[in-house]
Amino acid sequence: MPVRNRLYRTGLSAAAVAMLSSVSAWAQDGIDKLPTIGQPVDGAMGFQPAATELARDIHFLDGMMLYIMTAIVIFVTLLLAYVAIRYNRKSNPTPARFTHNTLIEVTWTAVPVLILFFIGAFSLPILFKQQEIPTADITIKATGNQWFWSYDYVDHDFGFQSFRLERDQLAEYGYEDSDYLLATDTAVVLPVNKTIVVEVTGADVIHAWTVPAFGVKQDAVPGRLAHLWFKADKIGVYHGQCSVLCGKDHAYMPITVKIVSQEDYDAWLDRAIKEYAGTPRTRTIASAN
Ligand SMILES: [Cu+2]
Repeated sequence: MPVRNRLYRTGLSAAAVAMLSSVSAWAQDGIDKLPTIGQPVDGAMGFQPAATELARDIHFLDGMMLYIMTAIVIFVTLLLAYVAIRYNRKSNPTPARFTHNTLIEVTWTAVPVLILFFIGAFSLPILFKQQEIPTADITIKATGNQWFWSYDYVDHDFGFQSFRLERDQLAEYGYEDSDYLLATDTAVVLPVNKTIVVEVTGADVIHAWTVPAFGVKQDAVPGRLAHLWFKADKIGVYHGQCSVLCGKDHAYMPITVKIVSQEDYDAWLDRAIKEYAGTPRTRTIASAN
């Protein structure tokens, strides 16, 4: 139900309605009822669920590395234990006097090299996939400021700022209590299954734009325009946080991204273009859907 009607029914003053009417225009659409997917969970271990191929790649790499590291730790621990027990002074009163063993030295050099090559064979292609920016369906720009993020939809020449919501504002914007310190007043809205390129920069000091569920993290350096890309395949609300210590309110400049259906995105975009006086969608962009 529109906020406006609800307020009249509960008998609130017209002034309050007028104050909230700009919110109500945004609160009515379907993008406020999205499930929250990318969010930290109390007491949980592991990653946020992956919503992009990049994030799935990272999770795979992390799992593979964990197996390799576990094997190495167990092997080295057993070796140490064996040496400590078998070759201590009591069990081995007359130690051997040799100082070199060519075979063992070649082995302990070659085996780690092989392990590193094996890891590199998996990690480098994943790194290149992250760093080679594909052709964008939609390009936006994220700018880190002390202490909030601002966004520009460069294809349509409009932008807005995105501030953390106070606890008592969450419900009004369609968020749960658990979204406190994660939810922002305006969100980045983007369509599902589209290649999104984000230009990342900083306005004052170095920040970092990070959304764990997308597997992206990029430093926002003043005077530089870095790029990241992702293609989210699940509709929902995702949260991230600034990830470079940038001053006293570094912990209070969250990132909220809403991944919505193409129709919801088109509707949002038309409203946003009006609200922020952007350049209307051209035929070409509209027909690219
Ligand atoms: Cu920061």
